[in-house]
This record gives sequence, C-alpha cells and structure tokens, in this order.
Amino acid sequence: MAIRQILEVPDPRLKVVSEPVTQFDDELRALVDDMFETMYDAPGIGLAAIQVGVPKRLLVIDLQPDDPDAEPEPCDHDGHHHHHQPTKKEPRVFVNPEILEPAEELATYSEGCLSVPEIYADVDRPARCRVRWQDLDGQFQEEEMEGLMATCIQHEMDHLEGILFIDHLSRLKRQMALKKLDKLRKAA
Ligand code: GNR
Ligand code: NI
Repeated sequence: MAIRQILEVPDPRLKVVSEPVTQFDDELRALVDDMFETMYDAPGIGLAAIQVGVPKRLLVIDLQPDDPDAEPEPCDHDGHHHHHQPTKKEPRVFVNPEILEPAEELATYSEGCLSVPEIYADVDRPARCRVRWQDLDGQFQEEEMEGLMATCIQHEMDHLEGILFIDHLSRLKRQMALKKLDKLRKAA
C-alpha cells in the first residue's frame, strides 16, 4: 500500500484517453488499494487511475470517506459532551464503466477536483444515469445512480476521456479558475 502522487493541471497526462482494463489480477488489486489510500489521504470522494498517472479505465469512489475506526472526538464547547457520529466507509470500485441511460434532467453541483486543487465551480450534468461496469473479479454490474453519486461517477468518467470539470465551464470562467490556481500556487 502506498500513497501515490496526484497529477495536477497542466500535466498533459490528464488529457489522455485511458485504455480498458483486461487483466483482473493482483496488480489491479494493488493499484486499487493505492488509489483508495491516496484518495482518503487527499482527502477526496473519488479518484480516477489517470490522476495517479495510470491510463486505465478504472475509478474508485467513497462518498463517506470518514474513518469509522477513528476515535470519536469529544467536543464540549457548550459544556456538554458530544460525540461526532462516525460515518461508515463505503469504498466502491468501477472497472471499465459505461453510462447507459443519462437522464435529460440536469443537476448542478459545485465541483472540485484533486487535479485542480482548491478551485470549485458549478457544473450541470444529467441528474441520474444507469451505469454498467465490471467489479474486481471482472463480473458485470449495473445500477441506477442519482444525487452526488451520479455527479461523482460522471466527473470520474470524464477523467477516463481526458476531460476535467473546468472543461465544462465557459472559456472565461476556465481562464479565471486557472489564474486563481496560479495565484494560490505562487502564494504557497
Ligand atoms: O473530491 C472530490 N470532490 C468532488 C466534489 C464534487 C464533484 C466531484 C468531486 S470528485 C473530487 C475528487 C476528484 O478529483 N476526482 O476525480
Ligand atoms: Ni477529478
């Protein structure tokens, strides 16, 4: 297990179209383990393999990335002792995912991306979609996604085509986002 380096714009590897996974072997499992460790460390709710430099059609998602083994933090700011509800991890792996039926209805989320750090912008995407993918054993799965899951998997599947969320913005907004990132980097 290892935390891998996350590629950031303008790394040209973020623009490549990833190749289908054909081998469901231990090497694939090791890559998935590293992707989860990297995503939880970042932290983020999704990660595509190309974001760690591997051009394979593979992504991981966990919309509940909090560690369930973590000590509940006591907090007594108002004199009472509360315990934060620890949320359960929900790691999901999608190999060779495809969107079958995107809804016509759109939903807007303020998206961010570990490859475009600290930049957030509203993106419209189909509010629901039916997704078909393979699991780590190569078995085909199918499910209707909605809400944040639908947004997140579409964001991750864009990475497999070399597309970033800022590519969905107007040219002006994209330039503003990249300028802001430049400024943040120079300040750091
Ligand atoms: O951590 C992430 N948060 C997020 C928020 C709204 C929409 C999409 C995402 S995915 C992002 C992690 C990432 O960059 N995945 O590619
Ligand atoms: Ni991203």
